[in-house]
Amino acid sequence: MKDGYHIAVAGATGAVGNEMIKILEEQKFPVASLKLLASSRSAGKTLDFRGKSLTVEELREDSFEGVDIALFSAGAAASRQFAPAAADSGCVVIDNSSGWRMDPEVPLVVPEVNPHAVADYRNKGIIANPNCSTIQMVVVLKPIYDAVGIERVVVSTYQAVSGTGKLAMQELMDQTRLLLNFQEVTPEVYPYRIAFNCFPHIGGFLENGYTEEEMKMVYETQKIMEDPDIRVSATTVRIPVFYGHSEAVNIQTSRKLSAKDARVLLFRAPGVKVLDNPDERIYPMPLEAAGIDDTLVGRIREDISIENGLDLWIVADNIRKGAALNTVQIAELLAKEYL
Ligand code: 25A
Ligand code: L14
Repeated sequence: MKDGYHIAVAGATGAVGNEMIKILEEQKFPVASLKLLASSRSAGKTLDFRGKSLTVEELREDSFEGVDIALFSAGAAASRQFAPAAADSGCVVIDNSSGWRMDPEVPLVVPEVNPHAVADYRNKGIIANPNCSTIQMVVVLKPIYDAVGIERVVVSTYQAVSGTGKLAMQELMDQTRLLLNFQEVTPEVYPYRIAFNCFPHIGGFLENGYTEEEMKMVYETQKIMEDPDIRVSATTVRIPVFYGHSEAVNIQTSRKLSAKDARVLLFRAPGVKVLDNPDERIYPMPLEAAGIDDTLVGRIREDISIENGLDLWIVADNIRKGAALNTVQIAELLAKEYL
């Protein structure tokens, strides 16, 4: 680990980019310099970092001279376009978009689950950060998988609007205010009204009837767990919550695991906090998960309908562990072990 790294954030003005800057500020990560990049729309804006005001520059292929690590969260199109040039300039890209996740040469990393995969940054100079819904699920599944094996996962998500970005958060706020004042609303970011509603539609619909978000959970889980045989079926749902995705997860394990033993395993799991005491009405909720680093799990119980089944309720801050925090944790691992 060096004393300081030259860092760039591409997509600095977005919901995730903002959080990356905040986390770099909070953590002890040694930042020698910080460069903020976004589209031409935001060039010239200023953002604060450690008491200094930094000017946002337009993201270009030649933006990365002298940069050691580039954190990207500018969407898949921008990542596909600019990450290779950034890597060619000699920096390592850690990309939060879906642009590179399924490239077999690009490692897809959750530090608590497959830290060793970081070494494959050497292939293309790019490391991918998984989808938010996948990250919080695999952090909890991993210790169970290692103990008793997992055959199949059935998951339903309840996803916050912050995942879509700042415009979606504004839309939920505006619609709520208008509706409470008996005024009409016109959906813009989402296909339907999101205030006081929910819809089972995140990402586009695919041939097989699933959505893109649902299939990301399938393919990314298999890649991160390094097990193409885990069967996963997902239903992803948008709900009118600002921060924090929730997931009802049903798993079928290879060998029997009691709820009590699962709780013990999860108590010891890195990055996981067990909140599971129904008698005291203790279970995870997005309100508690927002702004914290741990993935919360509760409602841990044995499935009464199958032999080796467990039900879990998993909640995490989608912008932190689901995106910005996981990206910075990958950067820390990379710096510590490889740069
Ligand atoms: O991988 P995918 O599926 O393509 O999608 C990934 C995107 O999903 C968001 C995140 O968007 C990411 O870009 N996301 C949320 N949670 C995520 C998660 N867990 C997640 N992605 C992965 N995992 P975001 O809103 O956080 O950030 C977008 C940033 O990218 C910048 N950007 C976009 N295109 C760019 C680009 N930068 C460089 N080159 C490009 N071609 C974008 O900057 C933002 O920083 P910006 O300058 O374009 O926008 C700044 C502000 O402008 C407003 N705005 C956005 N779109 C429009 C707009 N205003 C007018 N018209 C528009 N069309 C917004 O308020 C924005 O904040
Ligand atoms: O693939 O709209 O990382 O909540 C994460 C946020 C996809 C969209 C990804 C959302 C994106 C998702």
